[in-house]
Amino acid sequence: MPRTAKSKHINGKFLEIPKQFEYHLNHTLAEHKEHSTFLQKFLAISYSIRDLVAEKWLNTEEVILKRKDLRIVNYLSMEFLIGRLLYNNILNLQVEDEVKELLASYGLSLNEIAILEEDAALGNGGLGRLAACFLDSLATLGYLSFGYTIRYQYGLFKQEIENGFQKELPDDWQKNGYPWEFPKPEEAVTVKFFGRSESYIDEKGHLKFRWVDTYDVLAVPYDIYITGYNSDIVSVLRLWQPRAINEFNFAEFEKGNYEKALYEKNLAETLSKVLYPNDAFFQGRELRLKQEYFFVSAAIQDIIRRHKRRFGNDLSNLSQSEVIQLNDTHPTLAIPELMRILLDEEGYSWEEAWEIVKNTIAYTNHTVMPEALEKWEAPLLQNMLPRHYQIIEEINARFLKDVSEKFNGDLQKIINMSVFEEGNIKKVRMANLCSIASFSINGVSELHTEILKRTVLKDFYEMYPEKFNNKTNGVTQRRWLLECNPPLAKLITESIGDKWIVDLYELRKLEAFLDDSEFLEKLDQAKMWNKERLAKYVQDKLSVTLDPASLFDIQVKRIHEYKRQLLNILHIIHLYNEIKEGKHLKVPRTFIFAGKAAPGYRMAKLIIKLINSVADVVNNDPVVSKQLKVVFIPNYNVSAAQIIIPAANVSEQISTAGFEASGTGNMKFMLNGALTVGTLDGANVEMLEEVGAENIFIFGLKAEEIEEARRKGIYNPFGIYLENEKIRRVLDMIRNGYFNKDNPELFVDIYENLLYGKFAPMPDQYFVLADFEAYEQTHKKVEELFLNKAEWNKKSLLNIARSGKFSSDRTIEEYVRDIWKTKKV
Ligand code: 4GP
Repeated sequence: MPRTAKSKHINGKFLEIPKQFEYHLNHTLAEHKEHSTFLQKFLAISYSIRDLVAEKWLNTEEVILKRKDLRIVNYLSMEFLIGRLLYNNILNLQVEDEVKELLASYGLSLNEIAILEEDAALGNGGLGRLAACFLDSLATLGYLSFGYTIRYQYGLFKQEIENGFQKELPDDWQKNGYPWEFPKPEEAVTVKFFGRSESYIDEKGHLKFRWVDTYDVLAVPYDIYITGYNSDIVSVLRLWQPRAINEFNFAEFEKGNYEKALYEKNLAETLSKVLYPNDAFFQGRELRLKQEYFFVSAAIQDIIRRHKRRFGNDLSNLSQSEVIQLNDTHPTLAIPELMRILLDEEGYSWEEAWEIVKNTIAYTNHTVMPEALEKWEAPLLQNMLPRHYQIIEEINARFLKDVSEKFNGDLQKIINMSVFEEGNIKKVRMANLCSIASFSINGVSELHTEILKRTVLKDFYEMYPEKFNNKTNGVTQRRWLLECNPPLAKLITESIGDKWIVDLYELRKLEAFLDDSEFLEKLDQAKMWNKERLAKYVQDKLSVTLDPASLFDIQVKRIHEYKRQLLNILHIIHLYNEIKEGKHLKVPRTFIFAGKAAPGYRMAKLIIKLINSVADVVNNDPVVSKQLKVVFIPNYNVSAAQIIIPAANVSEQISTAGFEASGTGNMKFMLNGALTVGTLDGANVEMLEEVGAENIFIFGLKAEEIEEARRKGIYNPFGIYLENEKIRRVLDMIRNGYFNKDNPELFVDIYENLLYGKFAPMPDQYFVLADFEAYEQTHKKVEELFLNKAEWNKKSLLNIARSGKFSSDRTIEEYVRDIWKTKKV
């Protein structure tokens, strides 16, 4: 592979990384190369790579202005979990050898420099990481795209584990300077809040509205360019930073009123302090809504400005030049905001404006969890965004007329489909607004899309069947194989060439090696390398020693009851009991967990504590710890995932069927050769289709069975508890404080929630006990298979070979084909 010469020639310029590196050390950082620190070298090398990235942006901008036939994809998302960029950019620009050589001349390895980069704290979970994979694929495939979000100062939070409990700290990711962003203060826009909507008659005698007496904030863009593999264009991730219009009150300061002098600044900047502020009280909800409107308004203004730059002031053709994908309901206000601008500022009629909006906006749903389907108190929205509220009312009134016509006045349909939910406090249902205004509605796996059609969005499906389509998620193989798993990537490239980097279906060719024992041995060695790397990471972070020869069984993801980390830990307690009784596990096993719990989610935090308490008992038992280890790795993020996932033998994807929209971690594990223990949920269903039943461990109740049991109220976990001795024992230990002798009541709530539904609408609402027996049996099969190394490796290879479908390149091509209808540069 020609790794150097080409990438240094960009836009006719010749950029030599060693020269740029010295330049940045001396002139950007004003440091001598002899006394510069590691961090300074990290920054200097990042700036040198950034120079190449900036050239790609210059090229992209030219394309945007010249190629008017290309529709631009705008991805509006509350989160983008982009992970570290240094090594990613180096791989995409194909300058790895050159950088390594340069760093070697300082006695440094690329790895020890790359880990100095903080992960950008711009996300939370799957939805945010998916958005990041999409920008990578869009750039790689050559589609013009902009991602829009907020420049959060402290992100979600940094997780520490203290005495087994999660502790949340601000994630100050920019504290050492972040080398990848470009501030563009001249492109700032104004975002308004509050005030009132005023009517007037315009010169043509038409009734018009304007939004007046507003509180205004500046939105300043900071751009991060996301490179694609071997691509000449970049995706732009535009982060909006709030800024007060009058940051500093000079007069107040002169009087010694220092706090007052900075009042406006603090007020504006509160907007971007954290992602998902606590919404348990009014102020938190108000802040969330403000955040949503803030970035959406800035994005819409930006999109319109770009359209005008390319096509002049006529916006009637906006939908041909731009498409806006709403990543879940958080950016829903894009709908009334675009309407408002078209109506009040650009002078279009309602019909014209609506036509533009509904041809430009598309909606992706990422969850059926009722608590995640956003509903805002109407008075809150009306007060903050009076003109938008009025527009939403008008959209709804017109829509309900259509509903009434279509369904012959069916009152229930009108109640279900209205944007407004009547009640003590009237609510605005964002998913309904999205479904009304979008030309496309998609779920993120086949099963999830079917569930949307038959439950959550059933009425909308009846009304607009043509809007619905499925887009099964995917992950980028550049980060989730090439970057995170060097020995496996190398083995694959040596065996079938490197086309898989841009066409993951190429991995099918690996099936030729299924009976090649030498190849399987190498595959095994690659896995071992990753397990040793993870064991070292755990040793350094937690001072727990892992045996890389043991079976690494991993569950990493947000902590949530429906994801059922509880099922996993209950089973581990059962294994502990068996060993205590004198049984021997057939193979020594290491169970690894990681993930954050929402700060206000008490049960999830208790589950973290339970995992850590069990880990304490297990790991400190001289007999048990020889066969069983349990670790909880703190502060799960993209960088941690890149070390953890390649080391898995087993991937735990055990959500209650019907609740995990897709999952993307499941795909990353498969791509890295783990065998999945999973329920028939989300994309697991499609993984089963691809890999075949013999090569994946599927267990548990199916989505329809769970739906039915819930509907009929026939599930009786207490009966299971009485009948199943293993379960009873495990639960009684939790109940009686076995794992927490100094505070024996601590886990009673978990017990009572499972058996009596103490904090839930029903006992064991996620069917943990119902699936326990099947889960245990499945784990016995896992153990058995792991004894047979050759068989195991073969299945592992098959998982890799058949993971082609799960590339985000495939997902993006489907979005382009069915929704975005754009072309490659
Ligand atoms: C997640 C879903 O829970 C996950 O199944 C899916 O893979 C991911 O979106 C991407 O589509 N949802 C969220 C969320 O992260 O905040 O709703």
